[in-house]
Amino acid sequence: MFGVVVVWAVALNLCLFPNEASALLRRNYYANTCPNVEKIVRDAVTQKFHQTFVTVPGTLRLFFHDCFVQGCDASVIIASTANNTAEKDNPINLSLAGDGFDTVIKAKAAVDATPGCKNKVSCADILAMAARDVVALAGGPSYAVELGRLDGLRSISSNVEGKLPLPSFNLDQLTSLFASHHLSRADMIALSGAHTVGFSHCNQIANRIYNYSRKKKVDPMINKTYVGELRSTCHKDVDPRVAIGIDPNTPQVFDNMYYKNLQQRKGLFTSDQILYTDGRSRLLVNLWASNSAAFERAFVAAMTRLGRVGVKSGSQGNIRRDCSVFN
Ligand code: HEM
Ligand SMILES: *[C@@H]1O[C@H](CO)[C@@H](O)[C@H](O)[C@H]1NC(C)=O
Ligand SMILES: *[C@@H]1O[C@H](CO)[C@@H](O)[C@H](O)[C@H]1NC(C)=O
Ligand SMILES: *[C@@H]1O[C@H](CO)[C@@H](O)[C@H](O)[C@H]1NC(C)=O
Ligand SMILES: CC(=O)N[C@H]1CO[C@H](CO)[C@@H](O)[C@@H]1O
Repeated sequence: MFGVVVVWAVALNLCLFPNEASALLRRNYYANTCPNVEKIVRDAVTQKFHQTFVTVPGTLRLFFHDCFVQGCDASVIIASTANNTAEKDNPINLSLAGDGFDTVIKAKAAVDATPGCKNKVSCADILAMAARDVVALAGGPSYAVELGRLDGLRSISSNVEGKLPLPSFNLDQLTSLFASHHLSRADMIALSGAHTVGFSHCNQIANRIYNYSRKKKVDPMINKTYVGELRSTCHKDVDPRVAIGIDPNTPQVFDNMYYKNLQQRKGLFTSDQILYTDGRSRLLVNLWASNSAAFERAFVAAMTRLGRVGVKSGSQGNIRRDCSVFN
């Protein structure tokens, strides 16, 4: 009988926590070592937010890229050195906004300036808290963040290959990439809602509006009016430095407008619009377009699961003194 219970408990544990280290995460991880850490980080992020809105999309996307490449371990923040090209300098990542990195560096400085907290809080946890805080600052939901991640010991540019979704992905490609991190299709659709804020460079979408295929210049999934708006910012001989807001309606609010845009065929990337075009994901798009509370609940749950991906513990990591340099 006891054996059965143990087996059942282990099986349940494996299924709730497919990644073992993520089972170690908990809400009040720093209660004894740095009890005010959440307020310290929030204040630093708020200060940065008042300087520039780019803090919001920059930090949110940084968290996503960190978690998908080698787990949520702040490896994305490591700077390249003479001997090592780090994750952040992989071409797919070059477009990460500097303000996201700066947010974490500033929050880390604020934590370390607090008596008792110096070198007690990981950069990975600071990034997880900051990602939560920017969503709330932009009008989105707030939530309790699980903490206890260690900072990773490696950051290698070539590790990025194949780990991040491309804007050209279809539903099956998106679903299987997220599934490889124990995230469901619903999680993927909810997390894509992060594209309610931020910018994209024109080169990411130029083919959709100028050179879609041999037969068609324009992607038939795009709203005709929207094509005109996109072309007025993203000219044909596209300057890769020019950027365009991903949500054309409320670019500075974390809301459910993303899903309403998809209903109007105003998703910027193929990977956005496909969520409405493909019947297997359209029901959730329609639900979250009409029910922002339901979207917020799904987003919070999905961010929490994203934050458990590839968490490091024990000898797999440490607490970095400087988030951009290994100890
Ligand atoms: C589902 C697959 C996804 C794809 C294919 C994708 C792709 C992209 C691309 C191509 C850009 C524009 C980059 C540029 O040119 O500057 C972008 C921006 C962005 N992405 Fe995603 N993304 C995905 C999911 C996510 C997720 C899960 C999050 C966060 C939870 C996220 C957050 C952001 C944010 C906030 C921006 C704006 C960045 C800025 O303004 O600096 N994305 N994404
Ligand atoms: C990088 O190279 C320098 C000089 O060649 C060397 O001193 C240093 O230990 C190397 N660092 C790593 C992490 O390999
Ligand atoms: C347009 O797309 C075709 C493939 O559909 C490609 O062969 C061609 O090089 C592209 N032209 C430009 C200017 O990007
Ligand atoms: C395209 O956008 C316009 C508003 O800009 C909207 O009225 C129209 O319904 C949209 N078309 C489609 C097919 O969704
Ligand atoms: C997804 C993404 O950002 N891809 C870009 C990576 O960088 C190269 C050029 O450096 C672009 O061609 C890709 O579109």
